[in-house]
Amino acid sequence: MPSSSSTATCEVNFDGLVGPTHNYAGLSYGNIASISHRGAASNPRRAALQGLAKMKALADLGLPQAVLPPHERPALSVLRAFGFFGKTDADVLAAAAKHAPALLSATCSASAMWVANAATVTPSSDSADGRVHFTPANLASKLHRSFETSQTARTLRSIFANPEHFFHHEPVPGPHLFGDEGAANHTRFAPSAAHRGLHVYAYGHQALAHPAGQPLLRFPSRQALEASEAVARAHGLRADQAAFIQQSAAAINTGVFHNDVIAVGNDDVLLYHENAYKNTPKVVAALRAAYSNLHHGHTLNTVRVPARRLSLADAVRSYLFNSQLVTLAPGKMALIAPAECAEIPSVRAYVDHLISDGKNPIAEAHFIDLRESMSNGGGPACLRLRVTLTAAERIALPAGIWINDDTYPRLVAWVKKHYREKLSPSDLCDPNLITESRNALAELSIMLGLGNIYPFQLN
Ligand code: SUG
Repeated sequence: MPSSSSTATCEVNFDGLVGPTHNYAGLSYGNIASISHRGAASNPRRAALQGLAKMKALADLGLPQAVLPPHERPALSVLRAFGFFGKTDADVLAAAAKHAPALLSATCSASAMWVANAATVTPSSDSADGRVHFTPANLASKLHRSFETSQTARTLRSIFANPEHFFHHEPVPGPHLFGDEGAANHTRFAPSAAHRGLHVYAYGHQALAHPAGQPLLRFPSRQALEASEAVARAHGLRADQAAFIQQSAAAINTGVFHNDVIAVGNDDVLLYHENAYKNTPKVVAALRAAYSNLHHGHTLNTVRVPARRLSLADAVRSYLFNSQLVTLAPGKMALIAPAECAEIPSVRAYVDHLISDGKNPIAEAHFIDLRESMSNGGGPACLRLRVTLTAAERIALPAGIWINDDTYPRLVAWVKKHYREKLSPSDLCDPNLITESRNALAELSIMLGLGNIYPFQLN
């Protein structure tokens, strides 16, 4: 597998660095971990270190690994937009804490760490104009997440700045019914990173369908078909390169709020739960046909996980499908799984079966402790945005964003300097958090070589 400096086209994982206000506010109805940890005390320092350790583990496997910075939280500009004025930022925070505590907690969420929801990305091999295309996700279905879009757009434009290589779209417009949750509902299949890809978009509902045609759901669907279609269209995909598949109501109702909670793909492999989609057998047959049509002589290696081996509820509890599937060498893949998968005996047994089964290229499993993020419903795959890049495109990026033996210890030291070890939802009204976060982010943006990407002045 190529490293960040090699000449081959490869997938780069950009991981979201956990922000200093990581907390458990129970903001995501339909995400069982988020709701069940509501009000618990978090450890932002541990969360950020766990995330960094995952990045380093992947870099040590020889995979190109980069980082995306956190957003400013509390989001003072949002509180001001909601009518909280004051002489100082601390006044704004105090007024929001007094009159709108729920809004305050939404503006304090460090949810931007889950960058699988930051954007949808199309590599230059697949787009109509030969550039890498980015559409920041509108995240319209959750208030706290919708505040991420503008900063995400600024950050991506700053990192992927060269217009010769990169093109940035506006987010898909519309109210929450037109929700777009980015790469978490998008998978690209190809014989290797350099080949043209088949782009598969999973959606929960059709925003413009008659209400009588909507799936009956206990939990909200977050991705609209129309939003996925808009992204594919804007990125210039050919009709034979895009497929749209619908999540099953049973999966959404069990807590599958994104496709990456119930399926994972990499190169020519799709690992999926048999109840993931509305009529899964038909969906998988269609994907296999579309793949062979695009790549004559090649087949998509589809690995079905039956409900009798793993129930939907255990899939959600273990987050097995939120593993990252990465290519270590041609024909050799590794599963980067949450530590919980090793602790639940039935899931561990299934992973052992998967890696010993000669029918798929998954040869290794690495179990990673991401408990702080997992308690908010964010596993390994949620924390990363995949961007397939040529060598020339990688060279066009700021040097400071890569995780390596030099940057990793500096980032660890930065976290230890700035992050608290305990944060409860009641601490979110502490005005010291504003300065602590800003000081941390100001130092970070200099370290990463990004200049001022934030809405506040760097000192
Ligand atoms: O959007 N959790 C996130 C988790 C996102 C996981 N991402 C992917 N599956 N790709 C969400 O539900 C919880 C925040 C809180 O409750 O404090 C939260 O936003």
